[in-house]
Amino acid sequence: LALAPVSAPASSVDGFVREFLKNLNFTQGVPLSASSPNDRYLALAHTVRDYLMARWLEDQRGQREAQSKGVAYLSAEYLLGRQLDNNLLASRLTDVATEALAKCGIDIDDLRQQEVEPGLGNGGLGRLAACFIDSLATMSVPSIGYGIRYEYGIFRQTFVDGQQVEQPDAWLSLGSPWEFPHPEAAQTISFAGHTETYDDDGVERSRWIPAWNVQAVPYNYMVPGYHNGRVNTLRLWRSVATNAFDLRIFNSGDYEEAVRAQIFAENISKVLYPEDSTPQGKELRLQQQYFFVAASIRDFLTNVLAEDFDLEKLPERIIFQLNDTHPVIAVPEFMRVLVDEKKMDWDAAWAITQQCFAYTCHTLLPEALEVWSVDLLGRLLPRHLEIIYRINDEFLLAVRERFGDDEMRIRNMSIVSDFPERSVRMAYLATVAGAKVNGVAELHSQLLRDKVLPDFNEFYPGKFTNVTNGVTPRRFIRLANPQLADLITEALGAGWTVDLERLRGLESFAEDPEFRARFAEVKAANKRTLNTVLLARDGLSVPDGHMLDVMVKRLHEYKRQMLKVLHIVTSYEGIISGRVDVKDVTPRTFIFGAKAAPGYVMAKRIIHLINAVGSVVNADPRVEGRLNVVFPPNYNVTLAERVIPAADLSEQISLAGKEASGTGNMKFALNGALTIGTDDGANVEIRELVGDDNFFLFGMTEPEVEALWAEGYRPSEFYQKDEDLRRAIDLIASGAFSGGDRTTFEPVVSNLLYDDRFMVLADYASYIAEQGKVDAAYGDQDAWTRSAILNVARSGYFSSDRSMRDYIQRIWHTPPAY
Ligand code: 26W
Repeated sequence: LALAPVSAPASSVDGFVREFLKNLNFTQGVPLSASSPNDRYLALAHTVRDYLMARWLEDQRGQREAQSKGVAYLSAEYLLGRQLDNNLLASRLTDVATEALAKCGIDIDDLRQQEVEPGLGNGGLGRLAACFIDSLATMSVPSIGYGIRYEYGIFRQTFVDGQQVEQPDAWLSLGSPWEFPHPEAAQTISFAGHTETYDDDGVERSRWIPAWNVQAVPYNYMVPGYHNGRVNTLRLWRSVATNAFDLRIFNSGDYEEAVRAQIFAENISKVLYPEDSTPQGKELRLQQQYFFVAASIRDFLTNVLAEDFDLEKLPERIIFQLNDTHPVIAVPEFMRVLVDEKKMDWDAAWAITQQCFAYTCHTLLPEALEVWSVDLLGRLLPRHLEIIYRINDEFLLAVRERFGDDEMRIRNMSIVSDFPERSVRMAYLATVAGAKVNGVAELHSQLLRDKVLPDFNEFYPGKFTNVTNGVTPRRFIRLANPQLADLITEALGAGWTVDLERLRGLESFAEDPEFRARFAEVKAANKRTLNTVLLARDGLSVPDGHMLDVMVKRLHEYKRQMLKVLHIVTSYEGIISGRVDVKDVTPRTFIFGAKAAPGYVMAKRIIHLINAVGSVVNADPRVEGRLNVVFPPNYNVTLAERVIPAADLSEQISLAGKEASGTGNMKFALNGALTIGTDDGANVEIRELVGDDNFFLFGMTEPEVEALWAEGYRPSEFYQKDEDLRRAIDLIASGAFSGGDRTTFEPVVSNLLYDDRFMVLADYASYIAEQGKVDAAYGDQDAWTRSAILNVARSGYFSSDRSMRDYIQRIWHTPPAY
């Protein structure tokens, strides 16, 4: 019996009722009559788990036995969103579960609301990782996701007097039904200490004598494929103390010291760093990074490969995909294991390493490229620093051979930089070690090659490539927009969910008035749903008949929420000055969602300003309710799933050349919002696909941005020249949104006038003019709906399934299915 595979419970309504009640009684330990909503949610989650279990066990065995090449996705972040609905959808259990619970007198929707989403990521990069593992499972690609099980995910945002206040996100506190801890499979991960050389039978070798260690405990999560019976694994590591009660310390009577050691160890996986794009160089962050990649590599070598595996063949079995620079310390760790532990010759180990890693860059901001000081690396990972030095020495030797003693070039390409302090450039290390380096949209990859790493591109022809990001249609259409999904299925049949290019078939429906009417009705229904959700969640409302103009993303100056604010203030100023008749204003609700990094002062000021503008504009009777600013706190995946399907207008207004890709932009287009956007990131590809007529383009292009910088950018000149701009900025400066106080937003204003690194003022006129075209276009609702349908029909390219196919073809070369 122990050897027999488990089998799934019966997929009938009665079968589900039985399993649910069993879990309520035996897992939660309560009868139905005395159960709390949380008990019921947990019992439901356990029931869904039980249905997936047989497949999961089978797939783990299958992947191990197939011995085919697989992908290990290494990511410090996974922004998963709620699991219940996704897992019901994947396993075709939604209807059965709904009926079964109804039989027990329970509305399944009430239980959905119980789930606290695991917010183990900051923004785009973390959500992308979650979309990718969904697609890998759906496409049966042999793969595993590795990351960190943070006890506290991204902070919960609240507003106090319009200002952001951060609260800890205790997402585990009510239970965590989706995870499977395996303390017995813990690994020891070491830190600090020193290195030494020793004589190993006539061969001089190095070894690392660490000073302290922690245990890495794996927590496994199911990643079910959509309707294909596959269940992949996401393995997140938690740190715990090696010996909760170190006997030596205990015997010496220092109980407190023993407890302190435990707390110290548990710190490593305690909290997600909420910085998005500005690395702080904190020691704990480097500990986190090393902790999870060292555990993951060891896990792969010991638990996936056979004991007698010939390590020379590693490139035939594994590719580690590095999600940005956060996991790049895996490279010297892999070398250390091969050379020091497996006693492989350096050159052979390096040749293998260069085939087993690939690197994805997610940024263009120079300040976002991670750099670790040599001082810190030497203290925390002394052997790894030695290995990095040797990699760099040999790399620079090869550069000299190729380009001669061009010292300037050598200094520019060195992995170890000397300025402003001696430090290791992780992006360079990843580029040297990686078989491939990719950007995340066409424009981004091109700028990466030509502007950020041009010397490397010259040195390694063919190493640089592009894979344009994508999003999963399961979560972002099927779950988020069920009515649209049904309408599409009615028109095209069911296959589109796993073959998103089929959405093309909707093009002809865009010409059908009846289809347009039904599409418009879905949008209207989604707006009503959003209104209900926001009312219950935050007491906010979205008036009927308004255009929904949405900007949701991390708060960052380069994304230019300020440009949006200036647009709102301009519209408002026009009304209150009497220059614009309020009756001529298109009713619009502006929805914002944005968290600022807790230490990012300017970003927090902008949040404050948005809330301040909202309070004044929303309350001013002269506006007659035609402008409405709504800023629900704590934007997260769960809220995104409500906001995006209701949106009419998607704001993608970063300064050209700054947004690597964007993925929200894709979700909006797929849900029938029209984009107003710059020529940046994946906007470029969206516009190419949906067509100029169905996209509102404005602003400078990247070369124009470069040219303006070169000639000398003086934002105050734009302020002087443009009357509307001057009025808007003056209104903010006058204290109109701060109870007459001119100091509150003075730093925001002077930043715009005298610095404006992201050229908000330079793009203002073009943005306002394009918003005028938006208003005009919205006036013809039927034409707008036609454009919206064409956006959906032509955005199938942005499925993360397509991204996975591109990774497989251009980078991984893994078999398409197992
Ligand atoms: C603290 C260091 C740090 C540095 C960079 C933390 C996080 C980052 C990320 C690279 C920020 C990020 O999420 N980048 C976004 O990645 C998305 C997925 O590729 C892109 O769509 C976004 O354009 C990019 O900003």
